[in-house]
Amino acid sequence: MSQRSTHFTHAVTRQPCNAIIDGLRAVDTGAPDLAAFRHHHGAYIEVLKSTGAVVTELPAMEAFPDSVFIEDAALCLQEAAIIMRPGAATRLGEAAAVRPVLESLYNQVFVIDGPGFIEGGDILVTESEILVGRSARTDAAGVAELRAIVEKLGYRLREVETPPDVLHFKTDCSLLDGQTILATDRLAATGCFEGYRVIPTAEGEEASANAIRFNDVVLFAAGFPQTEQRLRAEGFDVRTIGNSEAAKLDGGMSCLSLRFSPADLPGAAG
Ligand code: CIR
Repeated sequence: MSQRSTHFTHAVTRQPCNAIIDGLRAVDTGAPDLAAFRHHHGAYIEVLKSTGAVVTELPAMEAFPDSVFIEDAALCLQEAAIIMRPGAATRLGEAAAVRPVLESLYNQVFVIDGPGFIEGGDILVTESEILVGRSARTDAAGVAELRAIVEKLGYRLREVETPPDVLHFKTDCSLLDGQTILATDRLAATGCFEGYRVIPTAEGEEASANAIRFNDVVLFAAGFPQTEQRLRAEGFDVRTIGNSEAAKLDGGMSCLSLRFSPADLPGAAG
């Protein structure tokens, strides 16, 4: 059985910048501590590397306070990378910055040109489909432009709704294996995961829903013991990572990397 949605040879991350204190946030709970952020980020990268993946660590970009949340700038599939068009005005330039990096890792790179908007945090790729949640950052035109690209690549795209006041679709869910999703009750209640097995986050631990399955491990935000225990009881190899600083900017595990296994590396024979 394919594991293309959970197993990856590559990841790309971007170092947090000093300007991160100006990062976007729905509610101001104080400035993130850069030293602590760097510490958490380093631990995150170590876990990715421990699975054998090649991790490309990009330098900090001071012009873009939220650029550590690199997932929003691109969608990486096996056959191609697609450069997103972030709906947050201060983040638009992050997409152009990631393009040359992905062009060096993929033979095919597509670009969402607009006028619509779409961010990677609203996209959940499973074994059978690509789920895209419309949100304050991702609109119908952005989804339509992505749909045209991925359908040509042979993927099925299903448009769903992100609950109100939730930043991204994946703020509230993660893929744990080919048929299992960790999700908040408020998102699962929309019915978008019919046909999947859903493990609910524990009450009061909704902020733990944004995890990532990366090869044989699950990277999971520290501080959510009941949900963590649920995952361990299901046999997942859970690695907890400090997320207190990213959380001040509404970030979690998925936002901090692009994860992929390019089918044909540029320059590869054949
Ligand atoms: C933002 O509001 O865009 C950033 N402060 C957080 C982005 C988090 N990204 C994600 O969930 N994929």
